[in-house]
Amino acid sequence: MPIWNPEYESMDREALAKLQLRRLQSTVAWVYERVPYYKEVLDASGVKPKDIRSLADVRLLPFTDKTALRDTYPYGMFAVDLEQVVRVHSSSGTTGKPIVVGYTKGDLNTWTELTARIASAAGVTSKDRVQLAFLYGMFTGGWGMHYGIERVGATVFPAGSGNTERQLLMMQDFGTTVLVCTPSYALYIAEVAEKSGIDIKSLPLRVGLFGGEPSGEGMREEIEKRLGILATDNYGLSEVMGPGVSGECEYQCGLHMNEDHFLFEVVDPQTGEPVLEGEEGELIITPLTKEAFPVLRYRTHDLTTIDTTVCECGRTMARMRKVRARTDDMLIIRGVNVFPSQIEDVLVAIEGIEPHYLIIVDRKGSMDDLEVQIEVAEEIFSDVMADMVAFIKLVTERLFSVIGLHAKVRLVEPGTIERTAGKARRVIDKRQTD
Ligand code: DLL
Repeated sequence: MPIWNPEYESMDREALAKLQLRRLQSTVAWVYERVPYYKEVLDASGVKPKDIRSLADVRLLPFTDKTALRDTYPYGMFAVDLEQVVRVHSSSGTTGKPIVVGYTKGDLNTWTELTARIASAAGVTSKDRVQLAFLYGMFTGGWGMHYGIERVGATVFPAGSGNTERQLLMMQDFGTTVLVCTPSYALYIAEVAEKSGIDIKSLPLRVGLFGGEPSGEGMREEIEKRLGILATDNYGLSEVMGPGVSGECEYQCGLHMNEDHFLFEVVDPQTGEPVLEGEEGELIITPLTKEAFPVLRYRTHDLTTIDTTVCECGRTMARMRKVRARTDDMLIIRGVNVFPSQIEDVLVAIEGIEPHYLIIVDRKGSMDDLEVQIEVAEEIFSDVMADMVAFIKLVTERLFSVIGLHAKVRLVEPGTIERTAGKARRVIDKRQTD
């Protein structure tokens, strides 16, 4: 499949490192001169822009965390006057003030280029009809993908998220070939289609560009099977841009990172020290070409590994493993560390369980209580009590073998767990509201 920008996406890695260093030096100088927050923290740590002489010197720079962005809300981290900002997005998060991010005309041009790359990597061409079912609004998903896909020359249908019956109607009437949305919404679309007797597999739909939330290989298989498509995973975050940070090619073996525009590090989340290539750690991102909202060493809290070997597709841009967990979504239940993704992996591998689940953690007295609600196919709801009991026992045992905890497994009727057109909520931790 063609590479959108082979000059950069397949560039020699030594030349890439030189380009990254030049861009890093200008970015550090840019924020030092223009963002009082960075002048202050760099002065406090005794680092001047001229101290950045090699890429490894990035480690002289301080990390930036969400709190700094919240404390400077709304425009304190902008490096240009609002007059030069042509777009603002924000990310809501779950607590406190949202994060507000701005883009100059130049930033939007870069963003468009990068989302064009990930669309091409998934195989989108000017022949495609793309139904964009991300939320349009302050969320970066809708608008970010929109312009990149237009740049590729495909026909965009800016459906926005929600109104699933209408999505299906559009899909049939317009001959949609590519669907863009969160993986959980893709599954919901498949479910509504099945209920309404629409055979999506007989439609022209062939590719899905998904992202915005974690989803494992099991979920991918389920989506590919039910929609009859090739599904790629795409990663990004508002604080450094939005979608377009990295995305999979047709080989689906990690997400190609746009390293000419971002410097990626993987560090031990506890010590902040780099881990070896291939080891898991927290992804740290420094945008290298942002004008309006450049941040240094942004702590994503997303856990991944990086692979710099060349991919079969010919891109030399390193690949990050799918993000399955965040440093801050780890649940500590009765002293045991549990990631929701571990639970998902167990569930999707069991025949009869629908890919909709909810993890509820509560405290009963001094004991943590873990309940996993799962939707199961109608045939599992048997009249024979013993069959149900055996099924619950099987799920409980499989979960125990992976997470080392006894979970209360509750079977619920298909359709019971809330569906979303955006990012799915998989965990309710009632202990936090105590
Ligand atoms: O979700 C940007 C985006 C939109 C990416 C559409 C891809 C497609 P935020 O709302 O700021 O931005 O949320 C960013 O979502 O730090 C991850 O924890 C998570 N996330 C995003 N994409 C993925 C993914 C957008 N493909 C936060 N896999 C990030 C796992 C993801 N997690």
